Amino acid sequence: MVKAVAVLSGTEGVGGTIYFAQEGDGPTTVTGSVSGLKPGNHGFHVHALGDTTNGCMSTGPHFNPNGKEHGAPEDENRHAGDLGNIVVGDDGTVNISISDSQIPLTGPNSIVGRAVVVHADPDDLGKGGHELSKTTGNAGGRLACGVIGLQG
Ligand SMILES: [Cu+2]
Ligand SMILES: [Zn+2]
Repeated sequence: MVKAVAVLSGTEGVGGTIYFAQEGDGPTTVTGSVSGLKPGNHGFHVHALGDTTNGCMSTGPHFNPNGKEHGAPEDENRHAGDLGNIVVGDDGTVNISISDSQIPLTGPNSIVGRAVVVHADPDDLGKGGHELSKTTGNAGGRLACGVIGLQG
């Protein structure tokens, strides 16, 4: 079992901790919680870079090792980093439970050392017809992010 963790920070009042675990070549499970968000859908992605020198802006684009377009997690044509939306309740908190096969913790496409990002707006999953739909899902600003690091 390989485990990793990311501590989210960014916009004041928004925070959380995201845990990743992968058994062998199986899917990676993503768990944890984020608080301080407005209720509703917020885009949730793995971005390519673990660089937070300029806050979440320097984490680069969505992690996309296969040169695909932005999409939904269940789409064949999606960025590896496309984890869809997290759904925040009326208390501003979301508990995350995702299983995904395109975000391994080992090997050439490992997400370790990259960043997980929570956005201000819903991810349209590539289907919104906006000029940004096929690259970012038009998910708006980057509210909080954290570098994914291996966990003992
Ligand atoms: Cu993003
Ligand atoms: Zn994407």
